[in-house]
This record gives sequence, structure tokens and C-alpha cells, in this order.
Amino acid sequence: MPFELPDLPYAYDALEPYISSQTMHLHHDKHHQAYVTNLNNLIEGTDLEGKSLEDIVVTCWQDPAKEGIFNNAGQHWNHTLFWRIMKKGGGGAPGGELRRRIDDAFGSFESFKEKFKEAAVTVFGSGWGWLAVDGDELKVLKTPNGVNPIVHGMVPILGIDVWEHAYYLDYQNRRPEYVAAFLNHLVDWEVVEEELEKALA
Ligand code: MN3
Repeated sequence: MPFELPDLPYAYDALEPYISSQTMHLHHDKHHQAYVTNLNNLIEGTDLEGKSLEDIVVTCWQDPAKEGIFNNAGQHWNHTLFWRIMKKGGGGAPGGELRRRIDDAFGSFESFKEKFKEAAVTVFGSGWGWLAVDGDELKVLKTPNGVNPIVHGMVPILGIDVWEHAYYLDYQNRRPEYVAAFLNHLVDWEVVEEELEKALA
């Protein structure tokens, strides 16, 4: 069964005015679709066919012969999480266990936001900013290109795409504004909390 592009869990214009329908169409229908198509073509007929996406990412990490597979598999994983952890009318602050763990790890939700913003804004070139579970702890980190924290043994529960294709039409070079809009208006903290529960299970 080849990998498939997941549908967005909301309409293409649901995240306006923070992310335009035009960006969502290009980003989901063209960029994410291309990662899925390339991944399927690259693994067809190899021993990776039929393996889970996580297995493929971890197996191909730092294997120069499998760099193309790694990049496309990582990006398929990353975008699949990215669509799910946003919603119309998102933002605000998390509650429950997630909030307790954020306060424990970063001192406060405000300092978590500062740390996450700094990580995402300072990715040099293309990459991702993350909140991830590392053992029993929450960590903020950034990764280049399509690298996913699972290669470092962590489980990401929130991620922001800071490749220019994610924000250039809407924000041009103003990446900090895009990251702030993501945190303040788009993050679906309920889904992030579900991801935390899965990661700790
Ligand atoms: Mn992208």
C-alpha cells in the first residue's frame, strides 16, 4: 500500500488571514504531494516498501545512498503532523498535563513561546521548529531541511514548517511574524495534548 497524501482536516481558507488559501493549496497539494509521490517512487520494489514511515525515516538517516528517501519520508511525516496541529481559531494556551509539563520544562508558557519562536526564527535556510518529548521531558529544538526529531530518539508533538514555501506568499521575508501568528492564532493545543499522551503511553 503506497503512502497517501492526507486530506487537510479543515477547508483551504480556514487559516486565513494568517495562512492564505493560496499558500495552503500550493503547500499541501503541490509540495506535500510531491514528497509523497517521490517517496513512493523511490521505495517501490525495494526492501523499504511496506515499512512504516517512522521505520523508513530512522533506517535512512545518515545513509548517503538513501538521502533522497530520507528527505521525502521526513517531509511526509513532518507535514502530516503540521496540518493536524493547526485549526481555525487556534492559539491561546494549553491546559492539563501539557501545560504542567510546559511550565516544568520552561518555567512558564510565555518562556516556552519565546524559546520556540527563537528556535523557529533562527533556523538557517529551510527547516523546522519543534516541541518534542525526550524521554520524560519536553524540549524545544530546530532541525534543518526534512530532519525529524525521531532520528534523535524524540517524539515531536508540535512542529512549524519554516521553509520559505510555508510563508513567503503571506509574509515575504518576515518569518518572525509568521511564527508569532502560528503560536497566537493557529496551534490546536488539544491535538498537541493528544500527541503528548500518545508519546508518553
Ligand atoms: Mn513545507
